[in-house]
Amino acid sequence: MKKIALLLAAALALTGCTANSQEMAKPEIEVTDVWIKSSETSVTGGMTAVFGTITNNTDQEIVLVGGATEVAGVVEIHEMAMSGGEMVMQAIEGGLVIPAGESATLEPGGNHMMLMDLKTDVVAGDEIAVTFDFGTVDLTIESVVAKPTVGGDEDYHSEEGMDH
Ligand SMILES: [Cu+2]
Repeated sequence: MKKIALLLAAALALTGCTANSQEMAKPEIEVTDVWIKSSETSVTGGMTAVFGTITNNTDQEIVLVGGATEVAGVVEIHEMAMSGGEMVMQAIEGGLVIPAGESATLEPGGNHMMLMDLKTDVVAGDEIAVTFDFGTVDLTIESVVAKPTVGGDEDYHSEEGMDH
């Protein structure tokens, strides 16, 4: 989590207040570089994740509390955390907070939108609509492309780690 805090601090340093006020038509919340992972686990009944960058152009904190997509029965916002000397993923309590003017990155090995109980296979090249739920606001990206992780070494096989 320390690393993420540092990344957010860096993003903040890059976005000056003056730059924001000069851009008239900037959307309040931007979700960019979105993709969904295809892998041997992204099959019917399996799981995968959505990644991308969320930028909060408002002057208020926003919270990514969940999501929706027709290919998954369960969608959660996850973080990676140390537990018993191992990195495990777990739901972020209360959602992912993105302070005013800052960005948050969902990326392999870090925070991600978890898709579980898949209703269909997710194959590389598929285009899937994904909704980001910010509580009072929903933002839907219509065609999120599925692709394999490039050089990724995530391990989603240890489902026992998710038991509480
Ligand atoms: Cu997860």
